[in-house]
Amino acid sequence: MERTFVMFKPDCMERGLFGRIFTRFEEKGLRLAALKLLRITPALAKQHYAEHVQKPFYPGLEQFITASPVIGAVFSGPEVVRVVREMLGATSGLKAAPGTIRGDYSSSRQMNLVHASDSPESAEREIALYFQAAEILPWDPSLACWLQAPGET
Ligand code: FUP
Repeated sequence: MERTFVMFKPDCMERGLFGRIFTRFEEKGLRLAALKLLRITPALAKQHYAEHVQKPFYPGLEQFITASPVIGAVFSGPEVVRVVREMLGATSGLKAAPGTIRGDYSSSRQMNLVHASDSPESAEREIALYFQAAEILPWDPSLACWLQAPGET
């Protein structure tokens, strides 16, 4: 089953929104496979945001993402990469549609609360950055038979 990496960013932690936002993913029926509280170092930030390191906004982004602890998670589910990105909404909270996580809780482009992988390939790269194989625990919740019909993966 497809996997995605989700990060609850410093603004999410500082504003006490982790529980509320995590609940949305739980209620959607995504399967939690890993969860970790950590502080991102500047070195890890440069790896995570490798495609942005040379951009003018990167220094501010690194300062933000290293400012407070974050929570990293791995969720699995059918088409989970796209599903989670759509739940987050557009990158900027000012542009994200109402009803999406950023649309409901963020008014910022940088402080947009949650990161999620943008492709299955990025997901595998990001999961490997944050988790060792032994920290990932795929399991089948008893309710799985009420979340998807047989054959829907
Ligand atoms: P996303 O894929 O939605 O996480 O967004 P991007 O990969 O385009 O950007 C990565 C992070 O950089 C976003 F969380 C927001 C931040 N960012 C800025 O802070 N300023 C910018 O001008 C663009 C992006």
